[in-house]
Amino acid sequence: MKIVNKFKLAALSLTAIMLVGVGQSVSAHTRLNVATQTEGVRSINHMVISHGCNENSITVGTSVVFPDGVDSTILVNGEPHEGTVLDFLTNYGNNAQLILDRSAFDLMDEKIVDGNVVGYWAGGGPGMVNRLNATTSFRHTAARIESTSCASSVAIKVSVADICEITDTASFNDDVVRLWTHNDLGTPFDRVSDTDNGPATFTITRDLVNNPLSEFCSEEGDSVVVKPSAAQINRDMPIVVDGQQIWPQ
Ligand SMILES: [Cu+2]
Repeated sequence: MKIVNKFKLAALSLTAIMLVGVGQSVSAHTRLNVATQTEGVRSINHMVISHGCNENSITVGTSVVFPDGVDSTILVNGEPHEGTVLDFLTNYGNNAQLILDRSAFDLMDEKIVDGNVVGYWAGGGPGMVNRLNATTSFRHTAARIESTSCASSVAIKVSVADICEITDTASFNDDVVRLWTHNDLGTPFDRVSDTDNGPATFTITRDLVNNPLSEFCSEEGDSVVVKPSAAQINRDMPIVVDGQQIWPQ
């Protein structure tokens, strides 16, 4: 093969690789690097921001909320559950610690309510250009599934807002903020979407060897989902620094 043809071939395959890359970034949202974890394992996880708001955007901050388990909605096999998250997880409530990391954002802190970390935010500094990825990282405690329950998995719905421009909620659109939130809570932070595909899900699976399902449970066990309340999202999604709300505004 002539050397010039080799170059053409190389250029072609490079184009193909780049097209694949573009396809991936369109479908990838802000998600946890490790989305599923067996109970009893403590680990460091990363929330991966895989794109900004548009081609020219700089993501200047991010706000993350975990369901607090106080007034959260609990679904068991899709049906509302009367009790609390503690019926299924033995130690839920203060399960994450933000890890200091200034690679993308200079400022960051946990959101603490009644002594529990219910979320965190990061912002300021260089931010993230659209073509790159940025992560915020946190350590989570070893979750334990309540042995008397029939839960085989518990999915925690984590809400995220990736901010490209600081605006008030009335000015929210895809060019200023990307909302990885529920679409049906009725808050100003709701994702505009036909399906409830916004939140990043962290699923804790039962250790069936050390914590087997009782004979009274169905063979596959129950799938539990934990969603935040609208009141919690309204309270915990804003970024407040030294008593002053800096986003939205
Ligand atoms: Cu996306």
